[in-house]
Amino acid sequence: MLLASLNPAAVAAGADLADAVTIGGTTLSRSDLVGAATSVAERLGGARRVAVLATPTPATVLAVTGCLIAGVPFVPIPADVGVTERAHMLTDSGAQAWLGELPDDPGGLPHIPVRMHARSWHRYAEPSPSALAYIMYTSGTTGLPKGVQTTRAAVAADIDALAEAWQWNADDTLVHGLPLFHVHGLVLGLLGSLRIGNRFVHTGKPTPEAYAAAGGTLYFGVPTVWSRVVADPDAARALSSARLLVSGSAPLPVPVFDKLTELTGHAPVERYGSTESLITLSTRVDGERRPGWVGFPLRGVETRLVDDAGEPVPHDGETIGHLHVRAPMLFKGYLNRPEATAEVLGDDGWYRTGDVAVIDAEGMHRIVGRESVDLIKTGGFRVGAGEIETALLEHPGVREAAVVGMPDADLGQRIVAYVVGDASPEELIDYVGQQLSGHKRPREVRIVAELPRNAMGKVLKKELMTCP
Ligand code: MLC
Ligand code: AMP
Repeated sequence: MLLASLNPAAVAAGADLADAVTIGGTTLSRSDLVGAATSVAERLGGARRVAVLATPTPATVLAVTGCLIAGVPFVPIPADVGVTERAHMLTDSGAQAWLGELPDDPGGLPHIPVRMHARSWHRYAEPSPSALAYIMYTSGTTGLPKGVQTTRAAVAADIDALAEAWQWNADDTLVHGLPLFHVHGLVLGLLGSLRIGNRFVHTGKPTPEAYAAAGGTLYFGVPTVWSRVVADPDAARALSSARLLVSGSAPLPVPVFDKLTELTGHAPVERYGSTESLITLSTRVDGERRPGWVGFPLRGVETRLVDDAGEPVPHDGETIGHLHVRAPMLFKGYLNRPEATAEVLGDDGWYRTGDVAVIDAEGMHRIVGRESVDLIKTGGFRVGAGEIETALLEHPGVREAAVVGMPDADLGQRIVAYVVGDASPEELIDYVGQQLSGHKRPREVRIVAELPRNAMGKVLKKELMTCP
């Protein structure tokens, strides 16, 4: 059973009174969750696919849980999604209704509300492990986001492998304040907790104070969260009573790793993965946690490192290669995009991650960076430069646009747009926010007379990235 802790028999046997999920100031017991989410499942009827506006609220938790009970794949939609991105996700996914929270503009889709106080004790047969759990949209270097199709078996395999590496268990209280429309917050944080049976606390905005006050044993954060925690030493020290601090979604800077270790007494565990592969590499509770390194393959995961010609590169801790992974937690391809799928997922099951890495003689992995400058990681969010450029070019005041990720001490990278045109930077930042999600807004727009281009007319992004 995917959500093993929601087994109705176990709930009936007395686990019902335990707090399961605290979110948006509300706590749901395991019995609340099973009863209300099963009632959601009943109201889903024969839906084939539904959209869930993934705000950090009890309604979202019940919507997602209800879908997993009923076996209806859901499409998590960013809480602050803009019009272009939303229209694409709804059309491409074929979602038939909004379940739970409703956006300002529902785009013509019907609404299935989540009733917090409804209860059903109907017992559903467990859907097939090979059935899709969800379709999650993620950015590529160009074009609109692609729908990553992930099975229930992949989710279960990933959570179980992480539980083994981190000794994650039902006595844990897992705390985070990350969005519920990505793998980190939703799949690991929420679904992980519902599988393992630990208490889950969502802090709202992941501030150092909120993390310090939450009293968790296991904390998840993106590097931006950890770098803000170490900038608040009192809050950081309050985490010394935790069991494990976990960082992922982007590289954890070594000085943040060191400072966190000094202030909390815990060397953070770092793990690596993606929307397509889920988490595949991690350091372990009972192993070395080396700053700047993301550890070993999780149970069931194979990795290989190849050069441009596809030949293996030595595992000497220095030679850089393209990282490929093969694992039971991999996705089943991009929805409606066979060519895009074939570019990254071979018939032999190997996924080309788009990351470059090194592996040392013991098998420890270090992620060196991305192959493409057009995939930006900002605050742990993956953003395609091409998607923002396309949005900008739709503004009447923009003639040319080039978007880059500039190094940023807080966000890892910050989105900077170079624009040839006559609109104001503020106007363009707002415009992108209306079309796409909030985290895709450029932090800065620089109006320039022309973009640097090579003889073929291609914009020289590396040159832009070195501009002060
Ligand atoms: C942001 N703001 C802007 C802006 N960008 N205002 C104008 N123009 C812009 N371009 C506003 C915000 O709305 C906010 O306002 C304020 O500025 C501060 O924004 P911020 O600096 O972005 O901080 P914050 O909102 O606190 O966000 C930081 C963060 C966030 C770390 C909380 O980036 C985050 O949640 N990241 C998690 C991403 C994640 O979960 N990734 C996982 C992907 S899965 P106001 O009014 O709201 O304060 C994956 C797989 C794996 O990668 O391996 O895990
Ligand atoms: P996403 O699809 O949003 O999950 O983004 C996946 C990408 O995030 C990966 O391909 C990496 O580039 C990056 N990433 C995730 N975890 C780490 C990590 N621990 N260190 C470095 N990069 C990471």
